[in-house]
Amino acid sequence: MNAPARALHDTPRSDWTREEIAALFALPFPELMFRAASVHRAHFDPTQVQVSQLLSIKTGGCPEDCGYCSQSAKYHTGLKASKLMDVEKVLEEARAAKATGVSRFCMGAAWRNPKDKDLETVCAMVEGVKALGMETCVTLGMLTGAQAARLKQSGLDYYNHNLDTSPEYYRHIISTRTYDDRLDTLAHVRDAGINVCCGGIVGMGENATDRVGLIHALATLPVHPESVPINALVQITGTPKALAQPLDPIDFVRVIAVSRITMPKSVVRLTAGREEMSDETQALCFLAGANSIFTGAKLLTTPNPGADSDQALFARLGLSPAPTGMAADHA
Ligand code: SAM
Ligand code: DTB
Ligand code: SF4
Repeated sequence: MNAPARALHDTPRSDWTREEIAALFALPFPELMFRAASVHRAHFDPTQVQVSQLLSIKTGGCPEDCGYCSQSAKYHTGLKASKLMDVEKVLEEARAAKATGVSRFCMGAAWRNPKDKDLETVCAMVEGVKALGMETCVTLGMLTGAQAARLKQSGLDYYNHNLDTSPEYYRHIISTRTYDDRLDTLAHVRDAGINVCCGGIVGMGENATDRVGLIHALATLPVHPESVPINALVQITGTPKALAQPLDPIDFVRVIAVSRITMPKSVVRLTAGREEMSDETQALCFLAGANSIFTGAKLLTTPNPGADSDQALFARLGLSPAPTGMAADHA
């Protein structure tokens, strides 16, 4: 049995080669979609999509130089920076999200890494959101092992930390930290027993080999991330990546499909970029195995389809929001 066919049947593999992944990208589109949809059905109900909502709990003024980001202090993006929010204000937003059927609340901070004092405030947010009966996710930059353990103690379910692109292309996107820094934090999160949310961005001027390299880096982690966010670049005026060649939607769908095949039990999230995407492209992403989205009128700093428009999309496609805990039990 060749490698892609084998993936349909068993446990996730962490020994994918770049050649195997490149071969998946090179498949004729109908063949790729069929394989991805088959893997999806073997592990998930294809009519259910997990729904998360994001909140930027500390916006802008970030010392890192990620070439795509509205929040880096290195670029003139016109974004107003703000301090870490109060816990009660965050809980108000979480309650409102819960009322629209959101099962996971994700809080993002524009930090290189959190200070221990700020981490205590974030832990109070996690405890408060969990008490509402929602899953929690935070993304705070690099963590030490002790910080990851502290977050686990607060009851955190997921930590988001993206590899963003291939190891080779990384230095063209970010100079203030290395790929190994990212891998170290991911290991701390994994060791602390927190579910890992890790993916990347497509459309930053990377080539086909870089897309292979990103998926290879994710799919050869010792344990696959429970959640794999695939972002289409949201172009931010003032950042170096603002003028990247526009992304072909079919190429984006291929990245979703290859993620699904190589990480069969992971929840693949159709993440940033939905505001500019047609319903038809999003439908192809769901057929390719995407089974999670962010809803709500804003991602961190950029617009996103709101709950009403997502409810209309789900009704149009016959999809329903997945209950909490869809991915938490995967090994
Ligand atoms: N500062 C933390 C960090 O970088 O890990 C957390 C917040 S950061 C904004 C979270 C992720 O959002 C990034 O790793 C990147 O993958 C994604 N992201 C940021 N800006 C984006 C953009 N303009 N388009 C698409 N994805 C973006
Ligand atoms: C992820 O992979 N994408 C989300 C979440 N994890 C934190 C963030 C997307 C940000 C898009 C640009 C913005 O709104 O600033
Ligand atoms: Fe800072 Fe995160 Fe934006 Fe990079 S992606 S500039 S680390 S907020």
